[in-house]
Amino acid sequence: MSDPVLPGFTADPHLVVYGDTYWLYPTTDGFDDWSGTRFRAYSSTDLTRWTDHGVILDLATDISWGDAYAWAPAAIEKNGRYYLYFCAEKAIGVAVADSPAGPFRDALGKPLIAADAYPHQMIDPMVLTDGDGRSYLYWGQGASYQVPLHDDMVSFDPDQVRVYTPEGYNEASFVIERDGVYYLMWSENDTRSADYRVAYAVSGHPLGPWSDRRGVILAKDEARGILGTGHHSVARAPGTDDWYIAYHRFAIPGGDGTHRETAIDRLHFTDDGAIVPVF
Ligand code: FUB
Repeated sequence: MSDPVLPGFTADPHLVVYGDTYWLYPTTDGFDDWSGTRFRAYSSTDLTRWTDHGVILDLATDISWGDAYAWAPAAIEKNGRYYLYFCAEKAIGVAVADSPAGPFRDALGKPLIAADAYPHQMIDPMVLTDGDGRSYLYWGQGASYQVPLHDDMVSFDPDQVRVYTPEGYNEASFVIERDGVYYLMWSENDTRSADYRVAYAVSGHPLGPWSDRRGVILAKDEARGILGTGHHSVARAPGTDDWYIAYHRFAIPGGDGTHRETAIDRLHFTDDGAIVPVF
């Protein structure tokens, strides 16, 4: 699992399981200022051999309100439809398809969250569907915004938006539930820094209140040339308590904050439910 799992430069990988198949939705990387326009999707049944399903959404041709800065997609299925939350021009949109491989089409024709909707940057969406079927949207650079989504998956009540800014928070909120504990994880430092890393807090509810920061779970390993590890996602293997973390790092060799690659590792928990650091 130490090699990059996808070809070329990719970042912000969102790992999700549909049935017995894993899907990865990354940012297409390798552009100055992260100015790419296209999202691709990849699928696998073993987390090592990935099938490239091609471009599933291209801001330049498919989105009327944002042409570039295609960042940080997040995928989820609900009621047989597949939703892709994505960044464009530092706003957040949502697209929908009948298949995980798309083609995705803009669900709203406008941003779900406009660039100036709240303080800080409106980027890095993530959606959790809880055991009771309710879905929650998380996003934000500079602060972690959190809100229940309406059942249509493309709207929410602005009065319900909560803001959480733990010590060290920069971006890329990601939430999982295990044994009744909700784990909110986020990335710290700048994605151009070798010290980009992931930390976490816990709660008994998907919207908190959250604990204090519990510590770092993913960080650089300079001795092995692994730098800039962050903007991760976590998925559980179907029918097991085996968990996997997908994340990006500076490409090896010679990468940097705009030339990143996707890796996957096992994620382990201690008997008392703490996350064991991946280094
Ligand atoms: O890939 C573009 C941006 O870099 C993402 O939105 C951030 O989370 C950082 O990884």
